[in-house]
Amino acid sequence: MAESSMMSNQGELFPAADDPSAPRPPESLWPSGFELEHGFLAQAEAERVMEELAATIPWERDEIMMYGKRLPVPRLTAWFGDRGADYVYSGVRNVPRPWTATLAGLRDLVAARCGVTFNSVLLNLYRDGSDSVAWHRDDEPELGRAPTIGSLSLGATRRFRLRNRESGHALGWDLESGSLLVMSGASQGDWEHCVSKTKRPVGARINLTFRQIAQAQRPSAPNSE
Ligand SMILES: O=C(O)CCC(=O)C(=O)O
Repeated sequence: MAESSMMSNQGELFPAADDPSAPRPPESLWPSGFELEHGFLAQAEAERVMEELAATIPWERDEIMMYGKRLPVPRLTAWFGDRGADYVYSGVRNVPRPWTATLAGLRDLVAARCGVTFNSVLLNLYRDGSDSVAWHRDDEPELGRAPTIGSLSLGATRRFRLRNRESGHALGWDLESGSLLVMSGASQGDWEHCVSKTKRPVGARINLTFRQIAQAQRPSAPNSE
């Protein structure tokens, strides 16, 4: 996610609790560039993968620069991918860990559904309602113009909010375990997205965003365990 976008929304680095009365339009009204597939993974499979990832991923607490200080982000993350698919975020170079068999399998499933290839995946773990991600766009130069991003949801249902950059029009959808949200086309150009904190009791939620990172210097090389 873009540091500039994070910095331009400093007041919302840790967004306010979500508003249950915010509009939840039917899926037929999702804006162009957003597509949701319920039950992309069967429930039993989604539960199994959630348990495995929660227990085995080496989760880290990233930091970003704000007001001249390094502050921890309010969630845990992990980055996996091909060798060389480095991701520079807030001045920090994230070097991907090698694909695990489970993540590589999910990558191939999601890539086949999206009709593109992915060389990396960012995992977010929202431990409870006090974890969140601020308003931002996934618009880093290394993602290219109009990237396709496959976002797989596991665990408790997560409120995913969108805000139009021009009109400020805001929308929200509940992403349940096993669903796949595909963001493409104008999704990152026209819209910002976030997951707010919530005071409602919620369990752990994991989100995997599969991405294709352009590698300036060296071609992608398989990076497997
Ligand atoms: O949990 C989500 O759906 C949001 C994740 C996200 O925005 C990101 O990883 O860039």
